[in-house]
Amino acid sequence: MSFRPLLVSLLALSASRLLAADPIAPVVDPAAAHSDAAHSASGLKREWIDGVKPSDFLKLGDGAKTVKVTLISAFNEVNHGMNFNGYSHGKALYTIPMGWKVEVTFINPSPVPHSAIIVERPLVRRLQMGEPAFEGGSVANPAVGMSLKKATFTFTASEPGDYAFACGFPTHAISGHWVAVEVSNTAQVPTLKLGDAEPFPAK
Ligand SMILES: [Cu+2]
Repeated sequence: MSFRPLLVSLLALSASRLLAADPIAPVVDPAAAHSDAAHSASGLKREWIDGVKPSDFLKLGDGAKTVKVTLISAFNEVNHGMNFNGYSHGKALYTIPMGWKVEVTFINPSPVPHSAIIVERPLVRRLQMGEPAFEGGSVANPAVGMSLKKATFTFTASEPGDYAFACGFPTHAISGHWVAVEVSNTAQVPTLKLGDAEPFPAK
């Protein structure tokens, strides 16, 4: 598939939406959006990142079969900031036992808009993410994104399969702004694998 004609038609579409005063965010070229001064370290809320440890990304929740996930976009410069916790393109993997409740805290310390939504993994190749795979599984208005904000959402991982925590801002997921999620009917405890490291369990 040729990508450029699709992008051009989408840009035309977003221009017509703007003319119609449609509130849907315009599609932008992520490379351009991430090369401007807005993404420089100056605008970043460093205090939301400093001191965060890998074990903060996955913790047992207070209730039974409940896990807390923290997703920090623009955690570092990896993939022009289009990462969660420093990982892009599915290079981190959350494994969630089926039936567990997942309490997600999404943090975007950057002035560049991002969001978080759980989707079936093949959807990360699309320009827009649509609806979450599980009821409640996204921040509000994931296609609009938010900057310099924190948000929470909760869903139950009710179906086994391959999913992703993706950024719902148009074109970000296809640019690699996603990490992998597996909902497993054999895992006993949630785990997180970061890059090539051994997975560690929620505590
Ligand atoms: Cu993003």
